Amino acid sequence: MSFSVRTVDTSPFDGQKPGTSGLRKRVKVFQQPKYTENFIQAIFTAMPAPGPQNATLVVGGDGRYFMKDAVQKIVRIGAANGIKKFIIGQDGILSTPAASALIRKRDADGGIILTASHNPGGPENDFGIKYNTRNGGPAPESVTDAIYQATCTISEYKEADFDAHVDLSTVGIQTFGPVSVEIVDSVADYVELIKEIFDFELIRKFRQQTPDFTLLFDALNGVTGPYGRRIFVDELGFPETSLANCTPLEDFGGSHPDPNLTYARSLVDSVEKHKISLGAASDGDGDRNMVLSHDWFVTPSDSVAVIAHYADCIPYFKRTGIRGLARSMPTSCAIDRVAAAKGVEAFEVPTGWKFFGNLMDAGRLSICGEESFGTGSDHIREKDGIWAIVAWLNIIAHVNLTAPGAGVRSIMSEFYKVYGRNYFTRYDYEEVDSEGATQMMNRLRTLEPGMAFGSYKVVKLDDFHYTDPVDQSISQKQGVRIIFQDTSRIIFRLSGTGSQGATVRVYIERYDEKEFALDAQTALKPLVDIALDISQLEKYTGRKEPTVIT
Ligand code: VG1
Ligand code: CO
Repeated sequence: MSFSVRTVDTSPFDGQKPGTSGLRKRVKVFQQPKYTENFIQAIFTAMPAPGPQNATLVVGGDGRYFMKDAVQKIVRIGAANGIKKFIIGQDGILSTPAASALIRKRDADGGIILTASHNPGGPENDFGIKYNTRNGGPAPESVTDAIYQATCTISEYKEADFDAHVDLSTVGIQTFGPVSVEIVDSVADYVELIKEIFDFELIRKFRQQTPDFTLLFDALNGVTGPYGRRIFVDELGFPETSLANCTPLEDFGGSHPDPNLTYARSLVDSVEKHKISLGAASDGDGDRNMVLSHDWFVTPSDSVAVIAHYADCIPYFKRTGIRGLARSMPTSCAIDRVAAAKGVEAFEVPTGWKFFGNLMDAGRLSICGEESFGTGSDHIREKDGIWAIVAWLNIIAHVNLTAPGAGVRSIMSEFYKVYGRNYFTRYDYEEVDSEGATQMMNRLRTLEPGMAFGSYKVVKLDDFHYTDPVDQSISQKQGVRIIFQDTSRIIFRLSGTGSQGATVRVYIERYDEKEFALDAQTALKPLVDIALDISQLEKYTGRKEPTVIT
């Protein structure tokens, strides 16, 4: 087969700056001639030492529209830049956690994950490209900054010419000149890993002995459908009726593949209607999760704290012990209480999973989470939706050994009895005018502590910055924190994952030692009012109501 490398002239595009998690733009933007090529070349240009020469790269994505085109481009540009081996999920499919697992298992030098996560897909919606380093985690800021710099100065990219397309549909090895492309089963390695982590035997027994326990898993037409089927039905023996929307679709069936109370409404309704014991969903690329029952919604901040509390019943943590716990800054402080009880370190990092990686690599972090429906551990370097759902099954099965009949709700109320409850809510104002949002944030930064609102007194007000305890790298301006005398918090951030305008996120938290049964919106209403007042949000954004409340 003929194989040659050519150089193509190009010039920079504005705005190819990776956000919280990769570069996310409308598909139409990526489809512009040379736009995607430029960004891919920039990844290879900026790839950490020793660079792409002779490297092995994992490639895959969430199945959204334009993904297969992007895979072909990555192989051609990567091959021309010296990549020796590509490991690609069948049909291009790899969930984000499965890609992270594969990078680690196969000792690859990194990976490119094609996803815009929970953003809608299809020709009119979003696409995304994310680079992960050899630890399997999202590239740190030093690398994403270097990628961005490369996009600003690019004048040419390299592309390999060979006369065939990569056949993504057939598992096996294909060679193109000096380059080998291995297509792998998208699910097998990941399922094997999950089986090593959790007590499948215990869950199976629990399911057999508790026929009235029901599971409903909704993949929201995202990438986790095949993973969910293999684990919940084939391995654990739940019936087919436990699966919903488990066929990955290029446009996610026109819906928003985001597991929260707004966008996963049909799951929430089914769980209530059919009195489901455990309802669960994950997002487009499979790194997020939502867990609920017909009588309780578990906030992600509570979920990670509960998993940490019960970690000893999970075989993986029995083997490794709990080294430390962590959360992103806006996530509620529930997990800090578990860390204190267990006598392990607790870390508070900026929003975005990339900040957990160094701590894990240094052996200081076992379990962590974000309020944005992200939960995970050091088994890989991405958050992991299926992992969190199986963790809940493992915990429920374990609790039932001594408390038969215990469900999500009783597990939560027992947890609150031990630790108290951190009430939490987030208000999102999506696609607002960028200028207004920036002005609002700038004004918030100028405010001083000391203000009082009824009984609430502001004792601390800052713009969160973080010094990585492992490599001492500094991240500035990670969100304005307003902290009150009773430890309540209001936090303002602008999203770094949107593809249009700005998204304002307002995070609200209040701790209660005694009263656990309030509805979160009722419990937090006074603080919500203060947040709107303090920020003058309506004046700056023109919005009276949030787009999404979680
Ligand atoms: C959001 C979440 C953040 C998460 C990120 C990526 O970022 O708030 O916690 O890590 O999405 O998740 P932002 O900047 O929009 O607030 V995913 O599932 O998109 O990879
Ligand atoms: Co995601």
